[in-house]
Amino acid sequence: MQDLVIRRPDDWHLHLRDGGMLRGVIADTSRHFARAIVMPNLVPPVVTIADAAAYRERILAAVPAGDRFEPLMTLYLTEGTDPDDVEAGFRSGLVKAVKLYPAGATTNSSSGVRDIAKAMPVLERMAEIGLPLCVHGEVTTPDVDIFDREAVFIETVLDPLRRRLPDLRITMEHVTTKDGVDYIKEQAANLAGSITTHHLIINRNAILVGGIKPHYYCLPVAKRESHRLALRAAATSGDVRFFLGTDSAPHVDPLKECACGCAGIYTSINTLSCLAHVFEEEGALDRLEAFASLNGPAWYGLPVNAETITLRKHAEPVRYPAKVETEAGPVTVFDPMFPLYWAVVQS
Ligand code: OTD
Ligand code: ZN
Ligand code: ZN
Repeated sequence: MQDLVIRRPDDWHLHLRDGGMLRGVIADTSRHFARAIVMPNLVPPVVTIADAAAYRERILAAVPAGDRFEPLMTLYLTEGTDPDDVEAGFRSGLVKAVKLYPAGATTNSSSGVRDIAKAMPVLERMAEIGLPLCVHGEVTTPDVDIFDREAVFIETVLDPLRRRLPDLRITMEHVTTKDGVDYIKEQAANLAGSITTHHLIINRNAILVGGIKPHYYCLPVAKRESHRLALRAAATSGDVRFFLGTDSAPHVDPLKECACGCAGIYTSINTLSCLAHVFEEEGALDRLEAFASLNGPAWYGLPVNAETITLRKHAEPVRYPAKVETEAGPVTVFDPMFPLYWAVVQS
């Protein structure tokens, strides 16, 4: 038996949904995580500070009694977003980031930004006041191959935006390529990247070999092995610019197991077990705390959590349910395809 004590972690990119799904999944996060940056891609999206305040209340009402959990709210950037509303949300402490979805890039992104020039007044204001922009970094141009969309986004959208607004703090979320890792490492300031648990574990074979496996399908789609290895190197390096954002994105099984299945992988329940496994494999257990608990707060200008959690390596594999049952329906849990021995024992 081996114990690892780390500061209580945070999840810097999480989908909690709403209603019965929210009530069904929130405990899997609040059990282990102190805070999470909550994605605003509801239907309809969380666009105004009034939307964010109301959503925050619904999340808090769903947190099980006894858990302390702080949702960190984000606004969904549209071409009509009002810079004054964004600034008021930031000043009040409610809004921790604004989220840029290129229209059509991922689930519920149809109200996202088509022409970034139209969002410039908001982005300029954010650069001025120091409010971070979280970015889904993929172009949606139909003629760009889905596996190249992140690299093309960096070249055609992200880099020009950074040149135009060098003071804008940008989180490149769910980085999935070596191109993304290298780009972040090259930059001197104002850019960081979150990395999901599943992109450290699967490559695109998981989705396509031996039949189509919808529960490994997410966006940005998992890439080839060389990219996964670059992500592992970045996450386990201790580099302060990389931190955990699980992108845990629950969908009920019927919406994934069908002819046009939704993108999203549900990992909240076993993320820390999976991460401890990955960090141990990389000989970097001593850097898990930086990735999961220290680098994110440093980037978002928040204190690290005072409490700790203990991860224990058990002699026998730890079992997780194959599905989480919610009022909305069953949600399949991410299967890392190897036995898990690490688990949180006290939180
Ligand atoms: N990716 N699914 C979802 C969002 C993310 O791009 C993302 O952040 C979702 O279901 O909301 C997914 O695969
Ligand atoms: Zn995204
Ligand atoms: Zn996401």
